[in-house]
Amino acid sequence: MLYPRENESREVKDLGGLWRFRRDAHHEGFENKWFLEPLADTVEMPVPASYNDITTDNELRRHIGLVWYERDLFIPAGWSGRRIILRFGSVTHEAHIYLDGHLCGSHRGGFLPFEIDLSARIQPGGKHRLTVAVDNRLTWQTLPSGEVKTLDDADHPSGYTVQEYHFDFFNYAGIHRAVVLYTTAPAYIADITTRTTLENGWAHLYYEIAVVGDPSTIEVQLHDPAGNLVAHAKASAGELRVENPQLWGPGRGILYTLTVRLSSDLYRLPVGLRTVRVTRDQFLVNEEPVYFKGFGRHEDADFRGRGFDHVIAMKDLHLLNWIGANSFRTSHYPYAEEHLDLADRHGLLVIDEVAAVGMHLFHREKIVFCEEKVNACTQAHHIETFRELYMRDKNHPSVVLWSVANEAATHEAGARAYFEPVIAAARALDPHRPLTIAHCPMMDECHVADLVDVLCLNRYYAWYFDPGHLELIEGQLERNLRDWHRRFGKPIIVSEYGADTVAGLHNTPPVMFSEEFQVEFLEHYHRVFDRLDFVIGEHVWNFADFGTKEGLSRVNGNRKGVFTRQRQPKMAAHALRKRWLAEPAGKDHPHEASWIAKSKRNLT
Ligand code: BDP
Repeated sequence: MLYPRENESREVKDLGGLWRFRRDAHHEGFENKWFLEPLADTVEMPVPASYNDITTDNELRRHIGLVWYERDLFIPAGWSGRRIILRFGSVTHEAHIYLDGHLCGSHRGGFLPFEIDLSARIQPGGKHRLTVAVDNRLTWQTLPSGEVKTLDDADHPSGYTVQEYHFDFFNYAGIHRAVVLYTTAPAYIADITTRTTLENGWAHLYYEIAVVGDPSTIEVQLHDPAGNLVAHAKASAGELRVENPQLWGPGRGILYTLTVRLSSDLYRLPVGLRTVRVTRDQFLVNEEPVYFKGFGRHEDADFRGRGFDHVIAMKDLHLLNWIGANSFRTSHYPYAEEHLDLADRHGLLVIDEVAAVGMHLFHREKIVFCEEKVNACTQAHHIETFRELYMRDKNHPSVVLWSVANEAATHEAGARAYFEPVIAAARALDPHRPLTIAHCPMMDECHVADLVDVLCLNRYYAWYFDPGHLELIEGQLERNLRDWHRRFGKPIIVSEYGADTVAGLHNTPPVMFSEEFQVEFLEHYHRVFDRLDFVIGEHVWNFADFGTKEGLSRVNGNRKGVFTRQRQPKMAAHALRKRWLAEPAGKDHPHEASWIAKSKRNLT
């Protein structure tokens, strides 16, 4: 799915701002057809944003079920004869869209875009009413997974309902990303797929263009970063060859521009020329080994919740750069595409994750891969969600590894039958990018690890296991990583390791929750990573403190951030910066961090 980019043939109109909003407290909106008339009793609500933290109303913060958004749509008279598309960057988790009271589209899944062609339904020069019903409920058939439970017992009022979910981040909801109207010519470029191979100093850019219209009018041009035309063609599929290409890679956000013309339509796609490949012990970008330094993150900030904000995205990018990170994982759901654009332009490697999280009850007797819980319906939705993710992100050079789930209960026998088709479907769509599952810290048997290319392991020694016992980390971690590598013969990224840390809390000797503890905790992990050649990356959990559901183990959120939720550094941020920006050692510095050696010094 092509990102709506403005150019001389396509217009984009941003529908962000204050919309009218109403909570459906008694689940009556569908029955009483709220979409037929302008919504009554509304408040103003910013779009994009989560609705949860905007007001002072705790009922709204914890709301379970539907809310309604509404605004007027004015269609410029000059758009007559154009295709007019309404596009939502994401609505969390399910959306029903009405135009002037008529249902014109629905979408399941809270983290990927969807579009509705309004051309036949609207009047250029006219005014329309757009209504959006948003449902935040999570079940065993949604991604993420959850359960809506009614607690009908003596301790709760009749019908008392709670939303349970088996992950910690807060279930923010609303219209989270940009809503736009965009236009194209009636004959238009519908999709572009690209892939690069490298050979003897040449890059081969294979492309495929889907159009609605006469494909004989297609013209394709490739410009280098300086704007020089380096290759061109006149076919809907083919190969463009570039001699002495400037390659995209970690720290090198070098982008070419693929310009596609189809009669009066035009689209410019940024492309990075690069290859990726995985061996038993290495992750190769352009045939050179890389070492992943970075974080699991969240789309999360004060007040906005998960709503996309260029200010936060840009601040985070500067902090990633400051600390010397070269990569991140979109834990635990696809992030706004704007984050991937930034990663493309700044040479960051991205592990792109589907929102399959919460498929684990952390209890050996409580099975989740079964008919009543994660079942065939969930699987079909999982496959469809991966397809949507692939269609959105396939052309981003920054996306070097797909993650099809986080911490699913892969120790259960049923996990194999569930994941085999999901992974097969993912590979059928994209045979060229490696894929992974982020594996959980409990129960070390695994029925799916042989199906993936890279082992992403989340490990919490001295935190969830033997809390506080820093001295145990190295022995336990090294034994475990060696064991996984021996069993599966694949390179390992430790995709989560971290300790909750209250900024400003100091203690020596280091005790849990203090800044000193976080620093020492990370050091123990790093000593192990540096000894093991098959460890190809370290992603600290988490980049920043983030909002969670309320519970006994969280004091106003998860504090494992290396930065606070307001993006200020804890002591650990300075320690990581020192490690990640360390000068490669030469003769005079024999004690170089081994990640530098592993990455052949080409990461900074
Ligand atoms: C891991 C989860 C992550 C949590 C983290 C934690 O993958 O989402 O936030 O634990 O508890 O198991 O901090």
